[in-house]
Amino acid sequence: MSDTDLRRAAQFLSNARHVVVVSGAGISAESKIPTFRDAMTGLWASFDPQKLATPEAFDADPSTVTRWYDFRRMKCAEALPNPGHTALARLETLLNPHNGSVTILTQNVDGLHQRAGSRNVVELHGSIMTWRCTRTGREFHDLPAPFPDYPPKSPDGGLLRPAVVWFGEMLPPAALDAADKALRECDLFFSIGTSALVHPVAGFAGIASARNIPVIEINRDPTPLTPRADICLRGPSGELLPALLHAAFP
Ligand code: BV8
Repeated sequence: MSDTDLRRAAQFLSNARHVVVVSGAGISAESKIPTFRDAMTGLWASFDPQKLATPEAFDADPSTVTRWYDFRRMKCAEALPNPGHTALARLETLLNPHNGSVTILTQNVDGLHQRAGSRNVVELHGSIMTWRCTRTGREFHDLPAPFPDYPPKSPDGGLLRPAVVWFGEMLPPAALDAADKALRECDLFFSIGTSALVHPVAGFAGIASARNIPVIEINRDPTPLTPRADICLRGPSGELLPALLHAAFP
């Protein structure tokens, strides 16, 4: 990544009023939460997350799936927002007084954007902190950590599953509506810490580009979005986002 790229991105950001950010697991990597596709370690080394994050896996082996999600829930609860999350929360405070906005469309389920202070966060793939009864659909938030046994039993008589969107499941309609509105109104689009592989979120950058909105990718590695982005800042978002805000709002 060149200084020129950072300066160009800062120029776009200083002129923007309605920013959309699509974030993925990479923005939480510096908070010590393993990304979705980084190699699984320890107890989970032999498992494929893409296979575990499905209704079929839960139906076949609810104990293993809920144990994995509870392990991740505990890691998320222990994690702290990093300077990348904090920079996005600060961007919101910089734009709001000028009738601007920052909408974070996150694929993450860890709640770290909200804990960093961002107020306009759309959880496209749900939250690992919320669990849902398989019999009644009622959602529960204040749950024992960790669960005493697996699969956890619901007070309503079913099992408890994480209130996340698994592969093959529809995204929450309200979240999709909020994303659609933000994508129609934005004048700058960021893709941060995501492999840009999972749909429909992977298609959001194309919606912005189709409106001739500048697309900026901030990611450690190249992705399928890289060749189509207007600017690519390659590296850790926990370092690049503070540097970008410093350059845009000296
Ligand atoms: C649906 C659950 C309708 C929660 C997840 C169109 C085309 C092709 C396929 C499809 C399509 N439409 C639908 C599909 C099927 C499927 C899909 O997209 N499959 C792909 C894989 C081919 N999509 C769905 O099923 C979606 N549902 O469309 O409903 C429907 C219904 C029925 C039938 C058809 C359609 C549901 C998708 C949601 C799945 N659930 N998670 C959980 O367990 O967490 S998705 C999973 O991947 C993650 O949770 C995350 O949300 C998502 C993306 O992962 P990333 O966040 O990008 O993480 P990843 O590890 O991949 O990448 C991290 C990146 O960060 C890396 O690039 C790395 O370089 C970078 N990085 C690392 N460290 C840093 C960093 N960057 C910066 N700084 C750092 N420090």
